[in-house]
Amino acid sequence: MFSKVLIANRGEIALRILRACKELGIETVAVHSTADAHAMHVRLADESVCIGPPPAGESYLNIPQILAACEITNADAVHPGYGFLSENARFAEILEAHNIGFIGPKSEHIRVMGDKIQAKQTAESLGIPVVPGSDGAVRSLEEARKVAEEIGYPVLIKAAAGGGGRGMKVAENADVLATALSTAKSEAKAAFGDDAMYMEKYLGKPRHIEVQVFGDGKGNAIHLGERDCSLQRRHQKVWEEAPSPALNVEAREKIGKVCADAMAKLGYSGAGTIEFLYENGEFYFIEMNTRLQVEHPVTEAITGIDLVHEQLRIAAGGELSVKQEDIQFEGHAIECRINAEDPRTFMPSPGTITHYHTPGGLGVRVDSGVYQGYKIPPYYDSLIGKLIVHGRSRVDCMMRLRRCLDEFVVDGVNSTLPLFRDLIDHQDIANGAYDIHWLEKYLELD
Ligand code: MV4
Repeated sequence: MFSKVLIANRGEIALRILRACKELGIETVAVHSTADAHAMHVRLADESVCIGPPPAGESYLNIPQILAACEITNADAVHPGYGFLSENARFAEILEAHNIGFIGPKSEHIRVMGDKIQAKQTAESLGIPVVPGSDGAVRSLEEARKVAEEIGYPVLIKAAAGGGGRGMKVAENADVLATALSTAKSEAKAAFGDDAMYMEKYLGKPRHIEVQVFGDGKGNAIHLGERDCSLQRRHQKVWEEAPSPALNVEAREKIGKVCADAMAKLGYSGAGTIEFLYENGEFYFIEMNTRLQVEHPVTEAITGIDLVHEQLRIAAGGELSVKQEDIQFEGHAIECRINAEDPRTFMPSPGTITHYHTPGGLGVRVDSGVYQGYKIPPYYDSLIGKLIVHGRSRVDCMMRLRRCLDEFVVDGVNSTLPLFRDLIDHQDIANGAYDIHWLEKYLELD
């Protein structure tokens, strides 16, 4: 096992990783920007290193500074968390070249999944179902027309370098295809410096369901079930739950096995998430994330498996601690992302938290990096914390969540808590009857 891990992140995820390291007897190094000198991850780590000024580009994304911090603290591995350098293949390679462990997948797999065309081709070759569409890139309008005629309108034009919703354009019919393609191309060129595009059948009312996988890098892999992340606004997830209200045991086992077998074949190492659109009982691969995700705690709640422990074991050359047949899914878990934002407009609301009280009790977890008196800086994402509630059934989970939302106090800044207090009483939410557009439609209604 590693003896000292540097955590190249901040906020709640830095604390989450720190806790796992402490439990495994691993020493921890926090890095921070000057804006985060008073952050909780700095206080709780064994050592800390200031790596630069507030802008992430000069601190949390600053590879030379992070390498220097590894060197002066003698850290033998880096955990990147999510965001920042977590899906930067070059960073993983640089660490390897310096004989420092990267707590994540092989750099080749990060790179392949970062290119959405290659990711889709790889997924398809591994037996994962994909959305009907172009075979690789579309190189001309003529080619785009041919593909669209084959798969039928509406079609969606996507950027190879995109992901997370950026660089996409819907074409409802043949008349608007040329405009959609050229707009999408120039937006992609401006945003990513890469205008390679591909095309898919546009799915109108899908759910967003993702499968958690783990590989040991030696040809063994497992799945830990799915999460339903359909409740989102502008590609920011708001509420995630496991299991998905839309799946039964057979559907879960079937897609889970497809994903685990694919990862075994690939020789994938560490944690991964395979994202699908789910419509009319069918799964369609869209992307794969090669990192630990924000919403991983709902999977931990229903499986009892600590995903960061697993990541650390595997990155250190160990084996998965569980076999597929030993994994059982128990009850239901929901995560609410409590952001420092207006609960209707989602305008960021940085500032000082004057009062802070978190709920507790059986089946309740709050992952947060803040405390009463903490000043949320304006430079980073606006996540205050995540409320994760577990119950024996979805109904029990919802009742417990309602109670927790009543207990939770965040004063001094706007928070999204009032949104969740509204959502929990909505009939569609109670029924699990929502798709990826539900929340945006709901928010438009007033
Ligand atoms: C789609 C789609 C409909 N049809 N692909 C958006 C982000 C990127 N990960 C893929 N996305 C979508 N791809 C086809 N063929 C609709 C979306 C989409 C979406 C997907 C997941 C979660 C939220 C979303 C919100 C809008 C659009």
